[in-house]
Amino acid sequence: MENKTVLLTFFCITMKLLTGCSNGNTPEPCGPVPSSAQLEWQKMEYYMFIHFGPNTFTDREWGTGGEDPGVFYPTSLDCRQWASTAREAGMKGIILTAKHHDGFCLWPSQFSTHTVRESPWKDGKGDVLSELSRACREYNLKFGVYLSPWDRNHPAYGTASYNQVFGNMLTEVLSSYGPVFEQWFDGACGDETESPYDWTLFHDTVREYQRDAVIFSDVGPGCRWVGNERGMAGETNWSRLDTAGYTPGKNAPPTEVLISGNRQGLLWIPAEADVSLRTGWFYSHSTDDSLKTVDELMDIYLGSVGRNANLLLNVPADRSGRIPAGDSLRLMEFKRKRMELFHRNIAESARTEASSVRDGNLHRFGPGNITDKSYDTYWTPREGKSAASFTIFLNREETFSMILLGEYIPLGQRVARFIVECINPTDGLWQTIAQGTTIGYKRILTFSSVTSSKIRVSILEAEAPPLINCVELY
Ligand code: FUL
Repeated sequence: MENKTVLLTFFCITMKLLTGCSNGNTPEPCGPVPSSAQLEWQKMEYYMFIHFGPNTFTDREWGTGGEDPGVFYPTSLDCRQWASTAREAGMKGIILTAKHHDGFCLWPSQFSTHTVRESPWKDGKGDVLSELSRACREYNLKFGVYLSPWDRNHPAYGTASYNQVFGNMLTEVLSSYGPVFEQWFDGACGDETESPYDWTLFHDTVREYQRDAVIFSDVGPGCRWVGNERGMAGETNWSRLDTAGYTPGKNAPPTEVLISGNRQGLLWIPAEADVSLRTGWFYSHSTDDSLKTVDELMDIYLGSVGRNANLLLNVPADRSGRIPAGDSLRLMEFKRKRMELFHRNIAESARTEASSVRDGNLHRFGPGNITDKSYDTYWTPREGKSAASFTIFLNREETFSMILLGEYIPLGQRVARFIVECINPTDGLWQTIAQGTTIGYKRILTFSSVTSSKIRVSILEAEAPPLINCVELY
């Protein structure tokens, strides 16, 4: 097959039918691979963060833990409004700050005296986690929880016995509200004298009650912090990380590592990019004018989802217990913008040719199907060959300014450098329109708009023969 252009014109539907065939010629995995829970998590791409608690009512970002629980008094809490907003915005789940650094529990924990039970809200009979988990089920969203190990209220904090307290709190949260897709462990801690956290106990507790929950922290193990709160992954972003010798918090890997991962990292720990729609994580009237513009949100989307990371966008609820109208409107404008930009994939019915195709089952490994983000089909060159290219032939000349590429990550992340060219219709020569390093689950590159009918994607460097399962042009 090598040195000979292979032409395949099978349509996606044929590919799908044929991929049901078993064959013994599947490529070997390259390095660590995602668990099925991590794979499902990656496909979520975009979901909502909600910071809500006493800070909402005291205009603080970090509560002292000494607040009177009486301050927590949302006048018309409506978790269904949160869920319908997230759903309409195109988000796939919600993660709520069940316990922030001030220690206040949004559920009536038996292991604290600083909870919704001590507040006047619903006469102390309310439970925000119960309301939100129910709303998420109703709106077909996944439900996730943030719990800060740092606790500025709990009397046991700073002693070894706090670990069991925190473990008990985790048990309550993870065993009472149905499936949890992500357990978010915040790494921040402003206190110098702390007794070390028992991460083994915390992780075991998550695994015992929510086997499929992806555990977030600075170092995973399910997904990692991207190293900044701007929602931006690195242009190079490996879903692989080395964590030996590191722990969440002050002893986390340097932010330059978190933003890009490690090319040959031993563990599959993809990045999650968190950022707030407003200045600050909690609602404050003073930040009403600070909402990110649609263009800023688009840059964030391209810098996170477009760079192989998931986007966790914080939309804080206000003192009434609702997402403010302006914030919700901005999310809808942002969704409209994405729909406009990704409206028509002009490569959808295109024919593709590859410089090399893996021997054996050409139906499975042919390039004809790669304009379809399906996990069962992909193009890969001949075994042992990491540099290879494929060309997309459009039915006519089209104008476009964006390419979206995806790797078949169930067998690992491979591509380290690639280039995108197109034939310039005026001189008939190839011109470079974009280049990049990693691809991963999804990579979106934008460029000044060009008009052409022939586009070539060349993988120049990879850890193993690339497996590409998605190409889209807009
Ligand atoms: C940080 C916290 O200190 C902030 O308050 C916020 O929760 C952010 C998402 O994580 O570490």
